[in-house]
Amino acid sequence: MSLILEPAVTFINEQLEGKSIDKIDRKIKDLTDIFYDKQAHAAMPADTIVYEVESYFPVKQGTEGGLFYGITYIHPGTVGDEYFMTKGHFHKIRNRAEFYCTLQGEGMLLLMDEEGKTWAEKMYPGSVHYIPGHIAHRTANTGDIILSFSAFWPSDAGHDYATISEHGFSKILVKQNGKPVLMDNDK
Ligand code: PAN
Ligand code: ZN
Repeated sequence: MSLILEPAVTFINEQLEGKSIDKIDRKIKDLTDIFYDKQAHAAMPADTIVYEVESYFPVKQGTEGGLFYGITYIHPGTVGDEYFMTKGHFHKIRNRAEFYCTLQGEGMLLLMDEEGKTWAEKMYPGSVHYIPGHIAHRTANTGDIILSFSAFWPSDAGHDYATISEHGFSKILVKQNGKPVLMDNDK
């Protein structure tokens, strides 16, 4: 066996580097469906970055039996009184699960089952979250610095964004008196 001294991918200075790393960002203009306050959304600079994702895809998307690794960085901020958050999704293959591990900052992991019941788990450095299959997931930054977390999911899971962009989660996370509160989504 040869001795491998350089890993294919490193995570140094809060950055994933190496082969097969994919980097994306989601700006205000890419997130037209998710925030409830459409007026506040329209008034914000379109190029404001809400979150970034760096992912390591060691195998092809859709490969059964493989794993993907990604780090999400959600910037601090709100649209109206709703915290900056990810689009959120079910996995396309519904029974595929996922782990999230918080690296820095504070936030909430919103979870929703297929009957539309929503709940949330607090995220803080060191918190580990198991997201079972059949559960939609979205993260929101409730702090003043970047919220970052690593994620591990099956390479055939896929992402179903359409269901969430059409119906949303049944609850929204808003800032009230400086604190996160989960409220019913009137839509
Ligand atoms: C994560 C998410 C990431 C961004 O890696 O993809 O946090 O959120 P959206 O995909 O909802 O925009 C994950 O859950 N992968 O399956
Ligand atoms: Zn996922």
